[in-house]
Amino acid sequence: MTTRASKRQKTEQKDAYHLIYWPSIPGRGEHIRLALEEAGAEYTDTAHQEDGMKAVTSLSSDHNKGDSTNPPAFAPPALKHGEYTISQTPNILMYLGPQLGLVPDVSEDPVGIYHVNSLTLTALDGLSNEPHDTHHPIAVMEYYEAQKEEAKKKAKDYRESRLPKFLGYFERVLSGDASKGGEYLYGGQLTYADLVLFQTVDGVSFAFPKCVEKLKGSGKYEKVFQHYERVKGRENIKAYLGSERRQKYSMGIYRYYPELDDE
Ligand SMILES: N[C@@H](CCC(=O)N[C@@H](CS)C(=O)NCC(=O)O)C(=O)O
Repeated sequence: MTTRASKRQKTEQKDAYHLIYWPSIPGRGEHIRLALEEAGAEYTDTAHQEDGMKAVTSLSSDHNKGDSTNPPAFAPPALKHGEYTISQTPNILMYLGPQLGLVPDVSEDPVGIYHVNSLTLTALDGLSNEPHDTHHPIAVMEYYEAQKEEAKKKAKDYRESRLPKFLGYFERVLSGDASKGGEYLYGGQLTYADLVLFQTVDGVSFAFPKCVEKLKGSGKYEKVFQHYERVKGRENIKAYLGSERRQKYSMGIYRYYPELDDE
């Protein structure tokens, strides 16, 4: 057992984790689920609770001013843990990372968590936020159909320029010395950044299947696609992906509109 795994077992998780996120889409909540699932942590998830929607709407309600410990969250996902309510996806992951053994040990690598955070932020920038903007390039609160023409232009640029650039970046990360062997992004062991890269590559593959197939066939991003399969095949991740807890993509960040994909 690795040092990190043994430390993880010793970690006392006195309070349960509660994920607050919209029911019926994997969305940004999925990054939190994957971290909790990989670590085998117990958690509740509003996506699977009868009054789940209510918990989400009251979280981001105009009436929510937070409490004496926590400012209000702007939007889901949020994680409730004991007296804390933490929001913003990469921030939640940074909170969970040390508790779940998904970052390098701070005593051995004091800046490791910041590297893991940069890799996470980069994957979320280019493989989550930008894909979202392809179907909502003008107005987040308007229907896709009202911005379809702009969406086509945005998606073309994303497929031809931005997606290859971000995949190329992660190919370099996996080829670099700091990855310590190229199996995982940083330090030779799985971190939550690997789970985020997995989920975002999975999402763009759903949204742009023809384009991703072409990029895969180019052979330029071999390490990225091998990394995807490696994470997907991890015991707890595989079990989770095959379970009912894994929700299907629908009208969230990753949407399949054939007109936004390659011809
Ligand atoms: N930067 C935030 C973005 C949060 C966010 O946009 N949440 C979406 C769901 S994935 C939402 O419900 N947004 C409501 C809004 O922006 O008005 C994060 O990473 O958590």
